[in-house]
Amino acid sequence: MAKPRMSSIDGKLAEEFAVPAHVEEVKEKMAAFAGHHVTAGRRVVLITSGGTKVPLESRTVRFLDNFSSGRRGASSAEYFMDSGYAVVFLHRHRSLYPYARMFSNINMLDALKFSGGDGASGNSGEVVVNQQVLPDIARALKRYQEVKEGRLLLPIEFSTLSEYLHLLKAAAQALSAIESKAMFYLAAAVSDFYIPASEMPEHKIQSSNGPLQLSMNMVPKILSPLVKDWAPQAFVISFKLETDPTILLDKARRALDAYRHQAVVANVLDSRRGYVVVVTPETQAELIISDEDVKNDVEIEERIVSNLTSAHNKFITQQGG
Ligand code: 9Z3
Repeated sequence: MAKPRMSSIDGKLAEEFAVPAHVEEVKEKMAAFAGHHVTAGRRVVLITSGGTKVPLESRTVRFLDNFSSGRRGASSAEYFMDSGYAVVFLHRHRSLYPYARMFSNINMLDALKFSGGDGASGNSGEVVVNQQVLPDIARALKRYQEVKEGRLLLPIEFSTLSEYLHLLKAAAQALSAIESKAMFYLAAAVSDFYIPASEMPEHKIQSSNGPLQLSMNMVPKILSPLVKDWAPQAFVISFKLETDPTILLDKARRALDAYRHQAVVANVLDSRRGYVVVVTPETQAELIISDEDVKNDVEIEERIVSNLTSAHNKFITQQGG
């Protein structure tokens, strides 16, 4: 068997980013999950979701974070499962989660009502759900249970940038066996900057030393080995986020040119819930959510997923899969 190619990024990952202890175990789980679902006739999507934490000290008191809520990843996971995909959900610890995301702003104690008994053991009374406080809970719970029974969702958590990088590499290698039936949907907002372990102070940075100046390294462009070495037959989608709309499409095209993957979903921070452009080497599709759509609870992720699952179908056919 040919040995997998080793890129310079592999070396950097091993040297400068702490390897999570459970990475091999998670990799085996992901490979078994992908194999099982492809045998059952499904496709598998790996979704990354949420922001990353970049520590400033090795015994971490402080870290650099970003805005991402994980809503894009969590809602997309639901639409992928509705479209017949099994989902590996590589998400930031405590970011939004499929189905539960709809209730994330609700205090659970306001949604439950206690009646009878005094709450003491042996006389614990009854707890009833107030469905007015949790609109749509019955539908969400039913779908969540179906998904659980069908084992369609494999949740994997990360917190730090190092965990994200190593787990994404493991996922790519695990899913490479299912070739073109794997999709990578890289919606996580990943830090571009980090402090290498060798340059990080061990203990809490002291404010008594005066103002803090940080110098950070560039995070390796992980998309490059993912597309070239780790999962070369997969269907790969990256996301491009900007705050300046005038540079967005140019940046998306440059990413496609550089990494040679299948599509970039381009979005601007403030309008990301209502407008994205799906850019491929040959096409450019604007997806828009109108006021009417908002009234009808239509979400942009439904359109993104519909666009990409069709493109994935064509891709699989072209690859002879
Ligand atoms: C995205 O652009 C996602 O759409 C969002 C979703 C993070 C904006 P939320 O989690 O937001 O629903 O609150 N993700 C990718 C962002 C990113 O960091 N991309 C990198 C870049 O633009 C390259 S992969 O340079």
